[in-house]
Amino acid sequence: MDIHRLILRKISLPLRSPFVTHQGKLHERSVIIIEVSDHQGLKGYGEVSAFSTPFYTAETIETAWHVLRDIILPHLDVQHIQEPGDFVRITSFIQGNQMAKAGLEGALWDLCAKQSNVSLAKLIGGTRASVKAGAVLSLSDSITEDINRMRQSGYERYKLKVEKGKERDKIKQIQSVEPNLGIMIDANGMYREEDLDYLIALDDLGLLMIEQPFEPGDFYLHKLAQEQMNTPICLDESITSLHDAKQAIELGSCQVINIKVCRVGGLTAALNIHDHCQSNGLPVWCGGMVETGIAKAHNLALASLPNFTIPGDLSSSDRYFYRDVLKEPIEVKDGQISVPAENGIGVSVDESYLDQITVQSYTWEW
Ligand code: OSB
Ligand code: MG
Repeated sequence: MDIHRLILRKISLPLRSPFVTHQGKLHERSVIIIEVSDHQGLKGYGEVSAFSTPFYTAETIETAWHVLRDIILPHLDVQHIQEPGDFVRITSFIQGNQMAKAGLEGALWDLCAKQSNVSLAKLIGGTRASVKAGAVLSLSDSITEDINRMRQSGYERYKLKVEKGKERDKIKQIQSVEPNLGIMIDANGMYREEDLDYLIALDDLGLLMIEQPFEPGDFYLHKLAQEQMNTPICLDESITSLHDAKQAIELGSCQVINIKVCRVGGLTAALNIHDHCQSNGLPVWCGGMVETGIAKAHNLALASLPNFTIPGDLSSSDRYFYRDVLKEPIEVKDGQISVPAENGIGVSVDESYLDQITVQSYTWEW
């Protein structure tokens, strides 16, 4: 691949309303945007979706910045990158740090697709022209007003962040008004071993699935719960690699996997997990990270693959932000989002707005 320059940008976007979970509150969204350009001036974009604090995974924006600037960039010999998969091999000496790696690999995938004159979706074998949208309601959202508003755009699936002990009331409240809505909950690992029977008793609610009930490393507890429940368990934080996915499936720890490119270390790993789940009869869906349109565009390409049969955390730009970093925001129409068909991630980045919201930048040239 022709690779000439790389720019890291820390940006910060205000949120329309705080994103609240049992783990804390997010008032603004800071991420790292990575731009890789070639000698022709083609530009590929990736996003490092780590948070400012390590509540979701161990990485933060600062750790990712350090790993990218001080470890990956000085080590990266671009002569040895013929395709994005080569980057995965070259950086395999670095343990963990999936989000830092995924952001840079994402920028390479976008650039690679642009250099090959195809959309990223097409390059990776996507088969859908549009994907089903899904809404996430944090603890600060009103389940009546917000669901009502989102129903106008046709969102099909509603994922609720919940507090222990209050799940049943919240779900019953929605079901009493909207009996046919597809509802699931995301526990972000809040249940403990002693909550096993309590969790199993939630089976009668008829949820689409329960996401990440127990802590990430515990494949055994998830297996114990799954074998006693009809409600599918979906793993999020637990799956950081293809190996994790293989173990979870072998043990029977889940029936569904949420794939996030950032959590598994990049698109190459995400594709491998997708394929492995498909061969083993497990459906997958695309997770979200309250991301900008750059990560959303990557997600849309991924979600266009055949085994993404369940609506993911795929929402419009205006779900969380007043203004996205794209010239044309991502929109949900009749419950669907179009998969961009232009080259690469297929969206135009609003570079002057990006400059305005950049709080720190770093440039590297080869
Ligand atoms: O667990 O899926 C999660 C947001 C931040 C951190 C973790 C998670 C989430 C979401 C997705 O639930 C929100 C979205 O992008 O719509
Ligand atoms: Mg989750």
